[in-house]
Amino acid sequence: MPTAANVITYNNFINGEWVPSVSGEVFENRSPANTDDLIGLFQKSTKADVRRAVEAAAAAYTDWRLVPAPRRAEILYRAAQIFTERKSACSRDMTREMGKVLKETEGDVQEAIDMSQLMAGEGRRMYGQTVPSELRNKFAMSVRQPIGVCGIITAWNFPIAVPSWKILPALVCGNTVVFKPAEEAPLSAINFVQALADAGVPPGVVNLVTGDGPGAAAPMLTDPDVKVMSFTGSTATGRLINEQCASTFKKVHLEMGGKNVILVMDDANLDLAIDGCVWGGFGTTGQRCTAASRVVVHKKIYAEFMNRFVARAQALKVGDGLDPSIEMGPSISEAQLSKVMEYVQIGKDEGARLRTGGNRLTSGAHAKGFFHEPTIFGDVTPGMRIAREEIFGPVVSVIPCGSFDEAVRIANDVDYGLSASIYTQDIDKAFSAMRDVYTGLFYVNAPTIGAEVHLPFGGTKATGNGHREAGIAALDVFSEWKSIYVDFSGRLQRAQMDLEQI
Ligand code: UN1
Repeated sequence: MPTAANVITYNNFINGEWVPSVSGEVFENRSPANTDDLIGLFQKSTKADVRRAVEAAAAAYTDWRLVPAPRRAEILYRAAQIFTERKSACSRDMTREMGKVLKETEGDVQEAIDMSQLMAGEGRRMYGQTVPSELRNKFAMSVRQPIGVCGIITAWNFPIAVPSWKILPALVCGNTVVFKPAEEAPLSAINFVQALADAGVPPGVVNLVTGDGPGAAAPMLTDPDVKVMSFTGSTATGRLINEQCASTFKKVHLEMGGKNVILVMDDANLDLAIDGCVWGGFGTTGQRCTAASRVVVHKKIYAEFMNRFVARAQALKVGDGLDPSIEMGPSISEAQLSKVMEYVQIGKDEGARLRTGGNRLTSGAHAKGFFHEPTIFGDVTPGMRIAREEIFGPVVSVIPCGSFDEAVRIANDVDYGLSASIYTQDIDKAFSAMRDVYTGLFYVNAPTIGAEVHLPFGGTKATGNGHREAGIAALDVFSEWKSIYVDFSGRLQRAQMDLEQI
C-alpha cells in the first residue's frame, strides 16, 4: 500500500506527452473497497488544460484525417495486442480503483480488445454507398468523412470498455480525441491511453485530461473546435451537455440512465430466471446502466421465485473484488452509497416489503469501504419511486403482475429505455415482448446485461438521443456522409467536338 512518500502522481496526456495540469493542482483517487488505499494523485485539469488538449487534437487532425483507414487500423490491431498482454494488470488496477470484481474487470478489458479488433476491421471496410445516377454519364456515391475533434466524457463503471466503444471508432474514422474520464477511475483511463500511445497513435490524436466535470469536461462543451461530444453518464448530466452543446451545433451522442426490467412469466425456467436476476441485479454492485433493477414476476410463481431469489442474494459474498472468491464489490463512493441508503428508506416509506438486505456493511473486512448488502424489495407497485428511478446500487425491486400484457405495460411505464428481458418458454410471448417493449436492447432467457461489442448499444426515451454506440452504428456517430456526383459527360462532348472537326 503506498505511503505518502511513494504515491505516484499521474499526468495528463497532451500532444503525445505526459504533462501536469497548468494549475499544478491534483486530486486523490482511493479504493472504494478500502479508503486507506491511495491509488495515486491525478491532475485536476481546468479550462487551460482542455484548451491545450483541443488545440493539439485540432492540429493533429489535419494529417490524421488523411492517413488511409487501413493504416489507422493497423494501429488498432496493435492496440488489441497490447490490451491482451496487459489484460491482467489493467483489470487489477481497475478493480482496485472502482471496486467491481476481477472477473468483471477482466471482461471490461476484453471489451476493449474486442472493440479494437472490430474497429480495426472497419479500417478495411467502412462501406459507403454507390447508387445509379438519374443522368447519363454520371456516377453517384456517398462516402464517410471524419468530423474533427471529438470530446469523450465517460463514467467510472466501465472505465476501459466504454472509452473503447467511443474512442476506437472515432479514430478509425479519422477523427482526433480529447478524453475526460470520470474522476473515480482515472488510472484505467491512463492505462487505456498508454496502450494506444504504445500502439503508435501519433501525438495529438488522442489527448487525456483528468479532473472533475466543471473543470475538465465543461470547457469542451462550448469550445467551437470540438465537433462531436460523446457522453456516458447520468440523464441529468446528459441533459446539461445537450443544452450546452447546442449553440455550437455539435453532434451529440448521449448514453444515459436506465431502469431495466426482467419479465419472469409463469412458464419461465426458474433456475435460469433467478440466475439472470442475481447477475443482472447485483453484478457490478448494480452499478450498470443495464442493471436489472426491476423484476416483474407473474403472480402464479411469485412466492417461489421470491424465496429462491432472496436465498441467492443472501448467499452472495460481498467484499474486496481483488479476492477471487468475492462476488459483489463496494459502491463507488460514499455519495453513491448514501444514495443507495436513501432509496432503501424511500422503499420502506412507500410500503414496499424489504425481503433481504437494506443495511450498510461496516464491520471487519467491510469497515473501510462502501459496502452494502444485496437488497431485494418485494410487493413493489409500478408507481413507487424505487420502481421508477435509477438507484445505481445493489437494490432490486420485484413487482408482481397478473398477465403478460400487464407485464409489458409495466415494462414500458418508466422514463428510461435501455434494456429489458423476458424469461418464458413461449415463443409468441418472447417475440411480442421483443417487439413491444420500447428499449434499445432486448434479451430472451438472459438478463438485461452482457451486450456484445459488435451490436449497436444504446437506449430510447431518457436513456439516449437516438444514436447507438458499438457495432457498426458507432461509425454513424463519428463520421458524416459526403455525397459525391461525378459527371463525365464533358469528355464525351469534347470527343464529339473532336469528331466534328475532322
Ligand atoms: C454501462 O453500464 O455503461 O451489457 C454499459 C452490459 C455491459 C455494458 C454496460 N457490457 O451490461
